[in-house]
Amino acid sequence: RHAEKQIPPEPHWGFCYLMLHKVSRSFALVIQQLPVELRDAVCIFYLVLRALDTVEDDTSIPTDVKVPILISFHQHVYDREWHFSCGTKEYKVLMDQFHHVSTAFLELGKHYQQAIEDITMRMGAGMAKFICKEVETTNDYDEYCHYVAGLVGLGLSKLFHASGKEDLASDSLSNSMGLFLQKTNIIRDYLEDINEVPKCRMFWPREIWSKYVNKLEELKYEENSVKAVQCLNDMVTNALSHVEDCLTYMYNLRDPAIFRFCAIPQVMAIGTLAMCYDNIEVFRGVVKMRRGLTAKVIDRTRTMADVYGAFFDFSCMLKSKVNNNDPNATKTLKRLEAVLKTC
Ligand code: PS7
Ligand code: MN
Ligand code: MN
Ligand code: MN
Ligand code: MN
Ligand code: MN
Repeated sequence: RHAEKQIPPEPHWGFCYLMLHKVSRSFALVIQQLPVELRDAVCIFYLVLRALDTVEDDTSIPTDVKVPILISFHQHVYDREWHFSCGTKEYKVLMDQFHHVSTAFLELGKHYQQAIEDITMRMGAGMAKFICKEVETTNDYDEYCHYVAGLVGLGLSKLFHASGKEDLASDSLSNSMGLFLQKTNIIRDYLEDINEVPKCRMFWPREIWSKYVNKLEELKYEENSVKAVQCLNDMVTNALSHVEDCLTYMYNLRDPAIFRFCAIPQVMAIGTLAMCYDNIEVFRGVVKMRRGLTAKVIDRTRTMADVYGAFFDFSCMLKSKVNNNDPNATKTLKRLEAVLKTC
């Protein structure tokens, strides 16, 4: 549309691409490179879900206000008048100017609109469920991650199929693509989430952390650093269980731009896990891949051979950090060996 016509983009599309860049520089970069029709759909998909997540994340909204908004969010995208002010900084701008997103949404093809609506509805309902419920078991953990990220994998696979560029991948492999990213985010964001005001957020499952401490927040106290790192390594080992599915999903992709779009975040995730493993800094501040390494990943992730190479290197780096005294060392090494063999 605006890209085809090569005229100044209409204000709502200009806003959407500018906003995408502001809220996620790395996703903006890979989304820009998608085939044109798919690019607009994925941009709006991203912003709609980012807005939904801004509602979920704002701990100053009372539960009885928040839950109905999460549940009906999928209907509001059809209403150009609707908006709900919350969040801070660039997220607040996104929420206040949401009419630009709904206006652009209404210009997408019907198939794209329906796919986005369906995922938004299911994600909103899942988020609402977990506003009132804690993540107890590893099953709960997989269920929560399915709602906030696995569904994104399912939805993206549907959009790729609708564009005619890819065959429809299995839901289970698509789900694993989201779970691997989300679990990495939850591991890395331990401190940010637990320090959230006015209310803390906890996504690490009790079934895992209760083996090490009596309360999740105890992991951040210096006297518990040995237990904290053991628990962290347990969480990383749990996340590694999705790697083989992710590699299979990526192996089956055909379109080079879609491949890069899918693969770059996955390579960043395994890189982030390798940095987090056995690293007490996760409980002290933010552990992030260095700018130069991120640039290298974006520049050098083009083919499946590149992906295997990166997963091989990061798995080796992780393996070199495994200490035989760690309670899960055997399990971690077993999962890493399986990854190394696949690469
Ligand atoms: C490629 C088959 C539509 C591209 C990409 C916005 C990031 C924000 O960031 O802790 O710490 O605030 O609140 C599968 C992305 C899963 C989702 C989930 C890959 C939409 C995205 C809204 C599937 C991304 C995983 C909340 C929910 O956690 O995050 C393929 C596109 C992908 C958005 C992510 C994030 C969830 C999230 P933060 P939170
Ligand atoms: Mn227009
Ligand atoms: Mn969030
Ligand atoms: Mn969230
Ligand atoms: Mn997070
Ligand atoms: Mn975060």
